[in-house]
Amino acid sequence: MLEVAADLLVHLTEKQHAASIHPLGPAVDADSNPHVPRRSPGGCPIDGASRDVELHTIYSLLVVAIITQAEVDTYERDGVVCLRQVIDPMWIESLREGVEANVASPSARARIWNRADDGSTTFYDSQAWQQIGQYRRFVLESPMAELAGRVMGSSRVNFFFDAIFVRTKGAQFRTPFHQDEPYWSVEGFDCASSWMPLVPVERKSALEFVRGSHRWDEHYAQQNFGDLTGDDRDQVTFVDDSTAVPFPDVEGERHRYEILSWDMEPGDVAIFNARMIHGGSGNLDPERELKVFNTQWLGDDVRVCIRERGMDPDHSEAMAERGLQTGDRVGTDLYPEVWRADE
Ligand SMILES: O=C(O)CCC(=O)C(=O)O
Repeated sequence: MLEVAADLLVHLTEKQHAASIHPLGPAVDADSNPHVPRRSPGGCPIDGASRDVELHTIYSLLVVAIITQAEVDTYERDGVVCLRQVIDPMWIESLREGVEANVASPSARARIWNRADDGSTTFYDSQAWQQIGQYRRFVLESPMAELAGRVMGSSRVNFFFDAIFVRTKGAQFRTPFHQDEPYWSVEGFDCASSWMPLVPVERKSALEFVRGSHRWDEHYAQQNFGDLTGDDRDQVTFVDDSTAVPFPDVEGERHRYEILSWDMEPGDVAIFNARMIHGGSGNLDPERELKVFNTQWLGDDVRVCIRERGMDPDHSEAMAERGLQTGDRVGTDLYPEVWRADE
């Protein structure tokens, strides 16, 4: 544990030095920046010696305090920012255990997106945080909510849902390019997703983002992801909408777009705006697998938006049960407020 803390301090010192000479701006001054929270992001979820608990808490505090203005600006401008080594290895280890339990016992929402002839599969589950303790603790107690809030510049953050993507060794399946917000039962600019690999991933196998597409005005027709499984329960039909234009062929015309992706290690997180065009991943070498734990976070301007059709995952029933209607601020036990900046 001490080794981990020492490594972190070296990493953060280097990062702070780089930020202070970064052309886009200096490191955030915790006393003057309104987005720097004044409270601890949460305790340690795993039983252990109090010294370890303190070190984990210090780790989280240091990481959150060192998010630079340049990183906030990058998210604002590009729609995505890759934060390096911001999640403690303890959380990664715990989530890996959670994924193992989840794959062994999937929720009713789980799907196999792809089953290739070579036997490789791409497993997906969502909203499993209610069954899997390791997911729940990460959602409620890790610094992730605070990181999302800080990067979005929101004053408070509610959790929306988790999504798990597990590709077995050599899986080639790539997620088609799409935007997230049009499928969701909420609407707002301040929706952020975190794509967090639990194993090392090469750039060619990581999620890809079309730079700046979160600010494009076009209203694109989205894909029915149910086509991928063929299963009746997965089908999503979009409302006939004459204002929707065909979705751009990013994969077929890659040269026309500025596509961002990174080699990533466990502990790195790509935080992206839910209006971003993104897709890819997969394309794995035969000995490589990929496990990703993804969380979605809702900031200041987000409101419930029950769409006529096309919601995936469809939260309309759960929202109705909790009395949430279009236009309401998201809340309740299912979408808890996890972080709030001090007034
Ligand atoms: O990892 C993937 O394959 C897809 C991820 C994705 O589309 C998302 O996180 O919204």
